[in-house]
Amino acid sequence: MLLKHLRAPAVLASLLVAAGNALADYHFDILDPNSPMAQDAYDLHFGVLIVCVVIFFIVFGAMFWSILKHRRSVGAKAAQFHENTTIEIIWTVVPLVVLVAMAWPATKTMLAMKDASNPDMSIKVTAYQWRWEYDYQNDGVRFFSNLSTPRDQIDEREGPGKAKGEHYLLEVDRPMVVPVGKKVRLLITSNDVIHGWYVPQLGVNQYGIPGFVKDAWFKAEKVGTFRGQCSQICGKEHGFMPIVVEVKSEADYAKWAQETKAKMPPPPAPPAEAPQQVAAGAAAAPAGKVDGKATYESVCTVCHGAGIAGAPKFGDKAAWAPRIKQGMDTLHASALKGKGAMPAKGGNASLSDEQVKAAVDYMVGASK
Ligand code: HEC
Ligand SMILES: [Cu+2]
Repeated sequence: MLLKHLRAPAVLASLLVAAGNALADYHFDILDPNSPMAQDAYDLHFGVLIVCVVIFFIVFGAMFWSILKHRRSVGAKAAQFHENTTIEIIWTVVPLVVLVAMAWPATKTMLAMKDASNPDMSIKVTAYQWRWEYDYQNDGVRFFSNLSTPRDQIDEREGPGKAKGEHYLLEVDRPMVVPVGKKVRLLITSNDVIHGWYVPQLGVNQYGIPGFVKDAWFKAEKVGTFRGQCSQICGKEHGFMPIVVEVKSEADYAKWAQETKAKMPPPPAPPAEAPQQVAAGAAAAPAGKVDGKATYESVCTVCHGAGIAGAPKFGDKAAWAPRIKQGMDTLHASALKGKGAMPAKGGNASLSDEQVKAAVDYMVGASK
């Protein structure tokens, strides 16, 4: 008999233990901060939350206690009074003090977030529909960063949820690489619409606005990989322009910067010599122009070399055939003014029209 009575609690207890084990590695939290600003945001979040919870219990506690204590069935009589100056002062001053106590540290953090002065290095971040470009102001490194999740996973060809990578939609071909413990200033802008560079663990969420350069900064405290996304609804592939920041030790960063710089294509030929060279015969002899090749290799190959995001791949005859049918004038115009995901002049406004046209001729010549 006794056993029978004990059974239910025993089952309950063992269930609780099992649930406890299952929850042991279930960490209920916001992402681990990895920069002073992210740490401040984290502390503010929980600080303010605690204040709210305490107020909640005080207000609701007082309310329920009053309702219970002064109910009619125990013979309570309502006090009849209007205006009590003491209480009015108290309920004005106390919330005021609480609000100021919360606003003070929040304002301090906001001001610190906006103070990108005296950085150790600067990176210009340009947003495009739908990719990011990182231009290292101090190390002469510049590249595009594109989503690298395979199309099959995005389209769920194997059925929903199947065979997705661990970092589904949060992986890129070339991450931003930065050294640990250095103040990195970001100069954020956009080439088309408003985007947002958002990496929660670094405490940065900043608009990229065409025509404006906004700054933000972070100082990564730990080595590792940190992920984020564009935070503004910026078009149909808004969800397909993730951000990955790889934080390396200072030595590893220096090595990376050196290697990457060595692989950088040469800068575009100076415009002064370009026009004559091209005018001499770009239209007549499309393939093999020296100038077109150099421009292609320095600017256009980032997208066209690998056929990224719908760009017709260099040398891919099938991809180019329907485009070539439009005629060279149309292709020149598309390259100069942009078309779909293709930015005007390949996103490099410093190219002369002749250089761009020569690059088109070079690409078309090699892809016929
Ligand atoms: C940011 C990536 C990117 C860069 C850089 C880029 N392109 Fe493109 N390009 C594209 C995409 C995407 C398309 C396909 C656009 C479409 O059809 O909607 C394209 C299409 C084209 C076309 C075909 C246009 C048509 O009318 O069919 C030409 C020509 C071209 N690009 C030339 C160039 C040249 C020259 C450069 C270098 C100066 C360059 N591109 C740089 C992405 C790029
Ligand atoms: Cu965006």
